[in-house]
Amino acid sequence: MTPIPRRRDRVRERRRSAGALLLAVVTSMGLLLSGSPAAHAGSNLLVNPGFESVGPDGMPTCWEKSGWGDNDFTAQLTDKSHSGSNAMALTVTRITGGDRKAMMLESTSCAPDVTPNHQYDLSVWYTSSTPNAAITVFRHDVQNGWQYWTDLKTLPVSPDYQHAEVRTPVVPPNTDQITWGVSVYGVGTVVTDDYDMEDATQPTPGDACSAGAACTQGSWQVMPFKNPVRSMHAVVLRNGKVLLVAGSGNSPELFQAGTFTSAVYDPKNGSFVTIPTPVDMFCGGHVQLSDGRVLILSGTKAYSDSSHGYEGIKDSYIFDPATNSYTKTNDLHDGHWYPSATVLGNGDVITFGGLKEDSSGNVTTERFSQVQQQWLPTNQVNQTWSFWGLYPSMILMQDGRLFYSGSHVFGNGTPGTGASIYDTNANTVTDVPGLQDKDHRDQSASVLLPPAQDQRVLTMGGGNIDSNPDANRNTDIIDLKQPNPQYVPGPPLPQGTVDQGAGPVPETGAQGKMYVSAVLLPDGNVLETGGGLHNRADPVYEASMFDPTTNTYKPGMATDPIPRSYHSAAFLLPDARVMTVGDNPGNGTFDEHVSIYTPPYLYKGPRPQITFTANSQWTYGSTQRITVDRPIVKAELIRPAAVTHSSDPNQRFVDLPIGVNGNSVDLNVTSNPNLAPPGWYMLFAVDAAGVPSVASWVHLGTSPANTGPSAMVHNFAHSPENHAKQAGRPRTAQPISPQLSGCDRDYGGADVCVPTVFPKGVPNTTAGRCTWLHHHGYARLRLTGRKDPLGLDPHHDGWAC
Ligand SMILES: [Cu+2]
Repeated sequence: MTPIPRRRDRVRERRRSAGALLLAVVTSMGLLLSGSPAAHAGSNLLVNPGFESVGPDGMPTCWEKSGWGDNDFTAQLTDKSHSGSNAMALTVTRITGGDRKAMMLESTSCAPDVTPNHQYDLSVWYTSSTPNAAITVFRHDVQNGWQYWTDLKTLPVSPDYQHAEVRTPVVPPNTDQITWGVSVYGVGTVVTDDYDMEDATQPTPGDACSAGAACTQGSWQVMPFKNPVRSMHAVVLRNGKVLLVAGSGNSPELFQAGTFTSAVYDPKNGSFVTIPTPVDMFCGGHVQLSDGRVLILSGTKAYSDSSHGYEGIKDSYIFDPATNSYTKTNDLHDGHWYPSATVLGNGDVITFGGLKEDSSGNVTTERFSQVQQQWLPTNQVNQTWSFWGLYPSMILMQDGRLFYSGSHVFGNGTPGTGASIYDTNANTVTDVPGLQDKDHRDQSASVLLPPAQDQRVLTMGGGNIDSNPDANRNTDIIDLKQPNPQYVPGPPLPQGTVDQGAGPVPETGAQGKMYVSAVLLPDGNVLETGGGLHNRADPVYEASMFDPTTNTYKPGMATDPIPRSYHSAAFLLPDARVMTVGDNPGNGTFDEHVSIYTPPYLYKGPRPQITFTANSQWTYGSTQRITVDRPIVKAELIRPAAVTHSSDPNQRFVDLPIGVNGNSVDLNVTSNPNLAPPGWYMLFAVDAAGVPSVASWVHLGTSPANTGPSAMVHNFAHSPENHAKQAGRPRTAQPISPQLSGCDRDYGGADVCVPTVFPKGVPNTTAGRCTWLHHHGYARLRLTGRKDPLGLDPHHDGWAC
């Protein structure tokens, strides 16, 4: 590193004042050591906050130059100070990547001590000629050492000294120190001075709950009305209502009749409006576009029978919540029955996998252009020609790449490790290691954990409809901030009771669940609920709360009284409760009950209220002011759900670091659209007890041209150990078994699923299998042809059992 240039005549002066200041620092450190390290509200916890103390090397005591990436810069003391003699001037003259910053030294004596669960107000005086500057924080983990924590606030351009203040999130467990500074990631000069850090911890309100078990477990309510449609798809709309899409709803009769349905549910009054539905959207994909309309893609062209598999349509529609109507877009290149749909940072939607019109596997990536409002010709979209499977869970990373978590629907995982990073620009796929038992993650659930800034994904449970083992308790967690990210095992899913046809009994051994739902809650926990033990059979009654700060499940949450396995959905409502719908066991029935979960946080006393939102049109990197009626400790944007088959790859919780001035709170919006793709979000404010407000709806859009900051992107996950695979050879399709759904189509209609492999413990005899079918509510089934592969018709009368 080059030493900081300085004028000789000013050195003596600086050394004099440095001596005085060092004395003051030692005194304040003595105070800190003698008292509790926790709360010194009103006192600055920083050493040498104004650069007045300078070491013999010319660097201010307890500060260092840091940063990364390809850029040219200078960092030097300047006399253009806010107070005292010195300030720090950081100038970036050329940059193609990375950032530069003046940082507090990561040493025991220089880095300020912090206490887990506390929050700190950080502030700095600055001038800046670039919009690309942000406050970045690092934390010292007592086990794992120094690491990046988060970015808190973008600093607007200012030729004159400005005061920027922001409160940290709650300090995570195992953290004893932090350091922070201003990252400069664009060309320009940022001068900083008079840093300040004060403990701003809110007292935790006393627990006012008198609701008994609900205080810790929450409670479920089965609603007095029914879901009017056999919905497999649930999309929370920007007006707070819920679009439930059935199409033919896995009913061959409705399919034959051309009766396709969807409904809009209004949680405010419990009403449903049924919507004319133009095509069979059953088992299509869906995602909210950046204007809040819903893009729906593919659906069912034909049900499977003993001669062919399921077929997907090419049709695509947009649902408009303002008119409750569907409008056709241009067609997809081919069908995608069970596609993924992930919204990108520019508002485009990218789609992988599913089945084509001829029932073969679709190997074509499709992209819906936000600008053109249409699906692009496939030659304008990078192609890997690989088959990503059905409902592959593709999660957008902070640098625009996609993380394929390994969660999928039907059968084994993808070849290789079963999880990977797809670089959409370089068009390379790199496997990531560590996913446990990748061929038993069929209908597992994956979520980007709160907050999105942490770039960690949790994958839990799963089974396999082909081999039909007991669904498992595996949990895998990956930190995509690591240079070489890999899944590591998390704690096993808690066990509940399972009903295998003879009433609920406790799960044992390695029994877990597939069809599990994961819902991000506004307090930062993840509710996991519902699920089943086998292919379209044996619901598991279990719910727990995963805490991303401790990586633990809190077991024993109240359980949904209604079975929620295949074709069920759970999602967050804007009032911070959770709604669940659907269940479609192998006997062909569909559960019409609607359940609502009230989490423990709503029993803890009054909720904070967002009484005023200055603006509902937000730009990236901006600061947004709201008013609340009581103190809050955090605020966040949660993307409304668009969920089917345990899969909602767009679900995310984006932290909004706060700045507090009484009841007026400034919310700092990320500058990175990959962390929060454009669209409508639910804004929640949360108090110290974890009690959330009702959501306000805000729209996050792009910043006006050339005035806002560019995205601050980190070089996370840039050294994967595995080899990056180039695209394969162009091809048209992947052959797929017609029995891909794990159902033997020689028996009954397409709504009924006689498992091709019965669960372990079912005797391999006609009587054993027929007893199982009887216990699971199957009616007598007509043989659809001459074949009787499971031996269910020993009398050859054309009827099973
Ligand atoms: Cu399905």
